[in-house]
Amino acid sequence: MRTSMIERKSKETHIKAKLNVDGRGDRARIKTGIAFLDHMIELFAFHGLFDLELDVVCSDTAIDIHHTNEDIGIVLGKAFREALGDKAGIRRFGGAGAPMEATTARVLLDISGRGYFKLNIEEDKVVQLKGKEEYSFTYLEHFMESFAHALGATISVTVQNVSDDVHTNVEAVFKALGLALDQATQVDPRREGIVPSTKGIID
Ligand SMILES: [Mn+2]
Repeated sequence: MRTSMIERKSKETHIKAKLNVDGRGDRARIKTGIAFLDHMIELFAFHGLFDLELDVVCSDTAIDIHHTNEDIGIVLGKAFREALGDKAGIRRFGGAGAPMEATTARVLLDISGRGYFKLNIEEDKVVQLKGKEEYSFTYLEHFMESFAHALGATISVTVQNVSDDVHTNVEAVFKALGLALDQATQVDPRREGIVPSTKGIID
């Protein structure tokens, strides 16, 4: 069973996660306290066919969502890292795109053991979500950086035809991330028991 349970407690946040990589995607229970992020992570789990429970027990959102957003990325990355164990048999690489209206997001991902994140956007079109919670490309970058490092993955995200609505951009990214991570975590029967690296380990 490729499952994990993570609990992380700091002076800023207390977060619990329960994950089944081989789920069906429609059993997500996401309670981050940031409604926008709940929506994004639910989409990610649904399209990645992951069963995910995520509970932010407490956090310092009275300041802003900075720490909570980052720490959710850390906990989610740890949950996948632990569930995948020695990574024997997995495809390791994943690549997927998702369109939303005119906007397209592409995610290329390698569960290499090395955390690295790159966001490619047209720099002149940095937009900010103004609503009940604020979200932005900067927050997306913080989240993805934390996730990539905690998982030990190289993740490259490209957004084209950037929408003025940050919701549209970020939603396309989270859908593509779910699709790409589903691919990368799938077991290839031809590779049974083999760690997908010429080094023999992915740590
Ligand atoms: Mn939406």
